[in-house]
Amino acid sequence: MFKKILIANRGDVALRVLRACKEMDIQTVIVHSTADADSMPVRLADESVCIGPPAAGQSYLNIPNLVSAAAVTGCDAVHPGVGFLAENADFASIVQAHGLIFIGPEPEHIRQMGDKVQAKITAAKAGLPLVPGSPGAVDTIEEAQKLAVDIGFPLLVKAASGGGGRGMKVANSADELSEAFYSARSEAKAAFGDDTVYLERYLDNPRHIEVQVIADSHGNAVHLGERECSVQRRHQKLFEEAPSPAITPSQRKNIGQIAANATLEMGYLGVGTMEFLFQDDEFFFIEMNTRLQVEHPITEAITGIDLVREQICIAAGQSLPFKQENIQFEGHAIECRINAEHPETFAPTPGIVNFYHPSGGAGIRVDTVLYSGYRIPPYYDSLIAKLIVHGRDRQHALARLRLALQEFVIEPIPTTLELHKRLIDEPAIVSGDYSIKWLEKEFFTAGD
Ligand code: MV4
Repeated sequence: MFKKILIANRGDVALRVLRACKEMDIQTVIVHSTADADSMPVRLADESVCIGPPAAGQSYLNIPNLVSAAAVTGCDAVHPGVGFLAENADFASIVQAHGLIFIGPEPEHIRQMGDKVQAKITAAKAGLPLVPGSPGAVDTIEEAQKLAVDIGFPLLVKAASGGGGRGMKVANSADELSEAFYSARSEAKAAFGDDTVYLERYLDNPRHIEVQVIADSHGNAVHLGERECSVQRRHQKLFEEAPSPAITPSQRKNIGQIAANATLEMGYLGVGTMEFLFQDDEFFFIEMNTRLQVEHPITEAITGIDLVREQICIAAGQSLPFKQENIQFEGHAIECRINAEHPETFAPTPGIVNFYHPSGGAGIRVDTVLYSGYRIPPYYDSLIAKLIVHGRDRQHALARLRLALQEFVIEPIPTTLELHKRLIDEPAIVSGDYSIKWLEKEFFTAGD
């Protein structure tokens, strides 16, 4: 097992990784920007190294500084956390080139899944069901027009380097195709420096359901069920639940087995998430995330598995301590993302938290670096806490969530807590009958 791990991240995920290390008796080195010098993970880690000024480009994304920090402190492994360099294949490969273990998949898998065209080709070979579309990249409008005849309208032109919906355009008919094609290309070029695009049939009202997979280096791959992530605004998830209220146990078993087999087929290592669109009782693979995800705690709640601990064990060469038949799903879990954002305008609200009081009691987990007096820096993303509740079933989880939201105090900063309090009384949330369009199209436009 590793002696010392460098945690190349900040905020709640840095604390999450730190806790797993402490539990496993592994020494920790936390890196931090000057803006995070007095953060909770810095205080709790065995050692800390300042890696630069507040701007992430000069600190948390500064590969030479991160690798130097690992070298001077004598670390044997690096955990990238969530975000920043977690899905940067060059970082993974540079870490390895310095004789350190990257706690994550192999760089080639990160690179492959970062290219959505390549990801779909790999996924198809591994037996995952795809959205009908072009077999690969589409280079010319003539080629797009030919392919569109078979795909049908409406269709989507998507950027190969895309993510977060950028470089994605709908064409409702043949005469909208050229406009969609060229505008997707130029948006992709501007955003990612890569104008490669591909085509897909447009699913008009899907759910976003993702399957957690985990694989070791000894030929074992297991799925840990799905997470329902349809409640989102501008590609930012706000509320996630496991299991999905939309699928049956046999659909779960089916898509889970397909995902686990694909993981094995790909030779993938570590934790990963296969993202699907789910419409009319059918799953369509769209992308794979090659990292731990923000919403991993809801999977931990229903499976009892510590995903960060397993990541570390896998990277250290150990075999998974469970097989598929040992995985039991217990009850229902929900995560609310608490962001330092205005609950109506979503403008960031950095500043000092004068008073902080988290929810507690049975079935409640709060992952956060907040404390009374903490200053939320303006330089990073606005997630400041994750509230995770677990109950014996969905209704019980919602009941616990309702009281947990009432107990939670973060003053005087406006946060998405207020939004969540309104959300949980919505008929669509209570019934579980919502799609990726619900929050933006129904909730935010209904009267207020
Ligand atoms: C789609 C789609 C409908 N049809 N693909 C958005 C970003 C991304 N990574 C994939 N996305 C979508 N792909 C087809 N063929 C609708 C979306 C989409 C979406 C997907 C997941 C979660 C939220 C979303 C919000 C808007 C659009």
